[in-house]
Amino acid sequence: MRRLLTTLLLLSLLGCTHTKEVLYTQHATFPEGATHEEKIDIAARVVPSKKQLAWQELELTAFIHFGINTFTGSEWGSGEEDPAMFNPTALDCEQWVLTLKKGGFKMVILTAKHHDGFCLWPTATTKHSVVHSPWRDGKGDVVRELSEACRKHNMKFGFYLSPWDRNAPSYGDSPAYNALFIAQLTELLTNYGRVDEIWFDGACGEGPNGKRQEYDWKNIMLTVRRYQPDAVTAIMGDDIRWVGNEGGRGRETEWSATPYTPQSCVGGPEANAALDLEEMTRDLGSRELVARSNGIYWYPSEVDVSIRPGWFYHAEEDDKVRSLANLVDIYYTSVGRNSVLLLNIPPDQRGLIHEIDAARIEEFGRYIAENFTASKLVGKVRRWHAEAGASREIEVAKGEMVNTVLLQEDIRHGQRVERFTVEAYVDGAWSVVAEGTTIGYKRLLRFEECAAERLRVTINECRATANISNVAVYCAKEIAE
Ligand code: FUL
Repeated sequence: MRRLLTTLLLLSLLGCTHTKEVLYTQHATFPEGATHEEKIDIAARVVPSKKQLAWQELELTAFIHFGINTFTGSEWGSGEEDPAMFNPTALDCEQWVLTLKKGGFKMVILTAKHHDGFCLWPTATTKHSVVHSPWRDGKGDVVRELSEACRKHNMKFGFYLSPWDRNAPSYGDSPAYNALFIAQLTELLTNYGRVDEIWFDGACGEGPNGKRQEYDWKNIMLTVRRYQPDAVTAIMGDDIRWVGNEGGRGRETEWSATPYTPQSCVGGPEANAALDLEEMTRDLGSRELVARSNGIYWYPSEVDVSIRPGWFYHAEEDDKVRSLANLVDIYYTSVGRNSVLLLNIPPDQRGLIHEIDAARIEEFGRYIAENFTASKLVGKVRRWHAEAGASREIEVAKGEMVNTVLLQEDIRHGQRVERFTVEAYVDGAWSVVAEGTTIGYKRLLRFEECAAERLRVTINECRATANISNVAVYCAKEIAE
């Protein structure tokens, strides 16, 4: 009997120490009267949904801006273009997908409709589409060709559908245009198999009647969830946040757990105005901001940037394709700053990714694979539950030079690190080589190349116990311009 009681007591004690942590998927509202500490504790326990996590792990995604602008030289078409102008001579979506695969990209997002309203698929909703172009005798469908090429080559597929439409006569007549927009969305969501990301741009203008269009976000989101529940929605969508610039830069302090409310949520614009928050706001997650707010969203950032000055292809920009060094810098400031990179590579008038861009993308893919795959640490840090102030020392393989450190948090348990330091032991002395604030899914920091024998990582400050899932160190090659 005594033995049984002792066993029961032991089991209950063990049970206490293993109580499951309370986590909040994608959103948590603070209870009335929550203290600052309670708010921070909840903020540390907001976690991504399954599809947000899968999206974050893609790291590299590609944008394809292609449409009537490709043939007019414009960036924002007026909507008055003649569909007959759309006539790619050698369109080949497999060439796009195979090129992007060489670059390491895991998803392609196509501008199915840009602001000019021209539809790249044979929609029943308007005459302003590929049906009235000479391309493939009006029987072509770019969305079909790309989605099939993606399926064939194991690439994820998404589309950009511009809410702003400068061609639709009903634009500005809110209910009528919303019905048209939802009909277009439904066609794209139901006729092309699995869709992984849907990109709703934030641009909004006046219609021909001089009225500003009010989008029906509630029904737009319901439509997506009804037909493609596993797709993430970006920008005006509520799964993925625009980083706030088009220059390839995530914040040095980039919180995925943020008081910023997606604009399409009911009350979102008002909640953000009350906190004085916009997508461009520098601080989207500090303790001070969390203390002033009413709740937290898991709303991670996506860095969209073009490989050329424009979003669409213009032959006169052929000599302005970003250099490898510049693309690698962008990799550090996007993927390396807790964001997903969405790099735009616009096909030309043939309907092909231009040779210059294709060569650059391949070089980029090779550089990333060669420089950020094999860590020079002896052993691995897989699970480190770090309290504030905790340090770990890790040995570097003998004789190796190093210049880049990688840190990752297991975001399935939330984003928690607020400050960290990395030191290197060289010639008998420790010195700080990198320090920062947030880590999140992934953080990469460069430092001056050195022959470190060991590294010491310290988690100086965190919200609840930090869950470090990876530490690695590399020697990224210098790139000759
Ligand atoms: C912007 C658009 O206005 C640009 O043309 C481009 O599509 C970019 C990705 O989003 O808001």
